[in-house]
Amino acid sequence: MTEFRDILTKLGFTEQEVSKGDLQVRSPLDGREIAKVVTHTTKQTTDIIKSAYAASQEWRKIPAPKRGELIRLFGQELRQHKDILGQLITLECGKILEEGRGEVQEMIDICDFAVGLSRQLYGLTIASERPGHRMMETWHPLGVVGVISAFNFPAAVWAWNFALAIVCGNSVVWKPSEKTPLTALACQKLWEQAVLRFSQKIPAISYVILGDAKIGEILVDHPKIALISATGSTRMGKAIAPKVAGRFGKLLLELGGNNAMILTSSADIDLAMRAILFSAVGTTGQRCTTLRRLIVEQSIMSTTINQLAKLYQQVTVGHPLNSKVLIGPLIDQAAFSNMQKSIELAKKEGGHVIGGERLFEKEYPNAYYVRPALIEMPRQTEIVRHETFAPILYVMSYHSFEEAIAMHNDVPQGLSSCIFTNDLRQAEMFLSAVGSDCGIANVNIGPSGAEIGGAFGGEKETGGGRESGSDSWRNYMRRATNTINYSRELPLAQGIQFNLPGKN
Ligand code: UN1
Repeated sequence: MTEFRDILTKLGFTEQEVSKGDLQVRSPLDGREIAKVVTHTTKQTTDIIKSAYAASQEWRKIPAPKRGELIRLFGQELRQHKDILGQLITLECGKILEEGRGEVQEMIDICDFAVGLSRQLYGLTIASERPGHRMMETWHPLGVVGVISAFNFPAAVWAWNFALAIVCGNSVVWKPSEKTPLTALACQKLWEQAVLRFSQKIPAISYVILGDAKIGEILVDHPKIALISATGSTRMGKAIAPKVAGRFGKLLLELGGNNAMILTSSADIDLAMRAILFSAVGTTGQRCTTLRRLIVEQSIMSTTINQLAKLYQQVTVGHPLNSKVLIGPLIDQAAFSNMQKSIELAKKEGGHVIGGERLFEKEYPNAYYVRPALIEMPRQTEIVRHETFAPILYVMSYHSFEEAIAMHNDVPQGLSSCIFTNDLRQAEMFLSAVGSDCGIANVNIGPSGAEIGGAFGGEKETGGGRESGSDSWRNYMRRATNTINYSRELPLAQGIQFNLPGKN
């Protein structure tokens, strides 16, 4: 492990940049201040949006495969800095180093994907009903894309948006979480290195703006931001969605999840236990895809609870740079108190709680390490239907498979889901139209840790957006339908005759 200041130096920061600002950055590892960075004023933010817009007007003229070449160079920077950037992510947001590195790998993967995509921004050719005519679709850049990201994936979620938006010919203005500005600035520095190695001079197409929600609002309200892609709480999404819709801007929302697993009696239980552990306690329960509800067939309920209780005692909580540790700290005191509030409510609603207590308080009075909580609930009560961004797993039992699916879907959120079963009928039913209502539905793997190749996002209060793989790139472009007449006639669609009297 490199010393903190060395990490910043290796990533290209100057002393001035990290010591003179008005925004205090605290490490969740021990609560100590690690940097002070400068936030942007309203005027600076609007100036940045203007520059980003001007740059997008130039960047859109560069052929997409050439734009892909720049993302390839960025991917190289990320490969070279995977370890050091992973360390910074760990220090700033508290996830274990293995996951910090994994996050950078996710960025590298999306860069590779975007490079290939830069030669595949396909439109359709459509049969015209008129002779001597051809129809087609072309896809064009939007202009400026605004990205608002959360603390828990301080780099990868931006990268999904950024890599695609850039190959699609846009410029990007990024408002990261106030809790993780260093990671954002580090990404921007690596990007600038890639730009230096690019074969031609280009205007600045990537910007980071730092500040509180007010700075985010400038992005949300600005008519020159064609698309707002926001990741965070449902509350945040509810606040920004009407504003963007009100100005007819495009929106891509990835909000809360309340992800469940249906565990059936035919399942491979060992496999399920491993999946539950990674997805319920990994990243200290602070993934939007974290497993929060376990819906267990009644006949295996008590053995499941016993097995899980044992595993929950064995799992190592501690300093996330220690390679034996699987669970680092929560991001801050507010996250801890939300967790405790939910545990109290669950108790009131009849829950039986195992774990959930604070750890290492003496050693780290300003950091919030917890034992993950396992809560057996008599049924799916109000608190279970609410997303608490902490390692709390509610466990409930079911009798019939239909009841399990009904319970599964009876929450406001719809991000990720899974079933563990060896019964083909149940697996297929879960994936069918009458099964899971989520954007992600898996069989025999947990709900978290999705690959970048698929479209990522969910339904209902999760916001409906899809980012990352598959055809999500279309969100970053506008579609034009073109009809071309190569005949000497002018037939009208629907066979309409519209001739001046005496002429035909
Ligand atoms: C998030 O928590 O906002 O599928 C993103 C996953 C990760 C991304 C999570 N690839 O868990």
